[in-house]
Amino acid sequence: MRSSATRLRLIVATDRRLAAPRDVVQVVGDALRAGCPAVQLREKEFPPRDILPLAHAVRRATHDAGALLVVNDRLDVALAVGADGVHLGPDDLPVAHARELAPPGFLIGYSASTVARAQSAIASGADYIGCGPVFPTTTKPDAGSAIGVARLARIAKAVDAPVVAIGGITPDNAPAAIHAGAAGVAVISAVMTAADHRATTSRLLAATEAPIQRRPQMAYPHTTRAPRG
Ligand code: TZP
Ligand code: MG
Repeated sequence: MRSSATRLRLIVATDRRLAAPRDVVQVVGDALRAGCPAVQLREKEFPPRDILPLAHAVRRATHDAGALLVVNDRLDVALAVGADGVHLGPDDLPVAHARELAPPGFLIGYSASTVARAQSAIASGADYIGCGPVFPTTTKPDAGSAIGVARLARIAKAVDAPVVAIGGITPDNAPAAIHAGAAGVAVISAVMTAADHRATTSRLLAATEAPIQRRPQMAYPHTTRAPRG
């Protein structure tokens, strides 16, 4: 089985509103058929009770495709549907608490855009860092201004765990994020709003493959556990 670090090369995050009028589960299915190795369920506008049916559907789709499922913000939803992990930020359950509640092998991602916050999250038990916005984005209005690839590179170098670049990522700029040291990229609008979800996912995978293959193998102690099926 591929390690979780390898599967963090491309995370497609959901947004039902951006996907509309297409059904978000179908969009996820297209991304998975193109080889997307990881999906993040990210539905900010809906309470957990409303997210559960969608979470179950995305869990089935990712499971059948052998892809990871990580749930944004909500450890309870992640555990309820048997997801592989949760993605937390400063407003969510603290990483150390989540780690205490999580089963063995459960992935915990954390959003950080400074070296200090990224290192602290890893020390508290996070497995990987979501870092951004690397490029300008309108998807997360409170994300702040773009940090750029130079800051991404500093964080990736300083942290002994995979750093996944997020924010304004497209097939055209994804190689720059990987060159800066990111283990992978996470996208919302690039796939959710694509005219052809499958083709765009393939382009993102191709854009991250070559630069990753050209650099020495990364070994991360935190992310080599086999994810739960
Ligand atoms: N965190 C930092 S930027 C961002 C998040 C969740 C939004 C990314 O969305 P997009 O559409 O891929 O720019
Ligand atoms: Mg959050």
